[in-house]
Amino acid sequence: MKLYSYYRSSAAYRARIALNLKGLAYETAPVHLVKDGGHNRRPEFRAVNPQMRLPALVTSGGDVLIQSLAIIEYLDETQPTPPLLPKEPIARAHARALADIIACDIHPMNNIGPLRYLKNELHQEQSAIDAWYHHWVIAGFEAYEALVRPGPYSCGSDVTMADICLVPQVYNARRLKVPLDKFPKIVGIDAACLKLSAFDRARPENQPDAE
Ligand SMILES: N[C@@H](CCC(=O)N[C@@H](CS)C(=O)NCC(=O)O)C(=O)O
Repeated sequence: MKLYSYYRSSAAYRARIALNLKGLAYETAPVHLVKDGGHNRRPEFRAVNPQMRLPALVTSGGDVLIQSLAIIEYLDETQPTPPLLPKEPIARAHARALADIIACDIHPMNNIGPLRYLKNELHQEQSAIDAWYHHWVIAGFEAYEALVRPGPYSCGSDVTMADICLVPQVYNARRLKVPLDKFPKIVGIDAACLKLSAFDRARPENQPDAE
């Protein structure tokens, strides 16, 4: 399989964790999201993913999958062990809800494309953009912190899709200097996850395109 990725992309980071948890080998195809206004906007990547976003996964059968949650669910369906969602329906819905807080409610507000739009098209000051970023991470993390179950992971004793979404968001929050002292459960879950090799190998600094 081939994963179009950028070391700092949190959505690609999710896909990397899921591939590692499933024990699936893949080749990394780096796409620089910053240089020259973003290599993701080049025609050759647009031909892979018309949405021009990362990640994109080329399966062993040659299909191109996009959207990290769809990729993670595909991996879970085709390679059921270890499961990335609990079996019991209420617990499954809870894990998906936590993942959605990150992937649907926090991440879209602070993704590189929308932040660039605030700066370049709406001419916002960097300080206003930083305040926007911090606001949405903190609002989402407050909800997440209140909803997690006793650990070590977000939904208890097993890693789920929620953790796969949380760890990259915490990396991003730290990089953008969001204070995390109000979120001891989140910080603890992040530390527990990063002790696992699948998470550690997926870290931005461990990627072939890391700078
Ligand atoms: N909902 C998508 C988000 C994908 C996404 O926005 N990825 C970012 C990197 S984390 C990206 O490629 N951004 C490029 C841009 O916004 O132009 C997913 O979960 O895969």
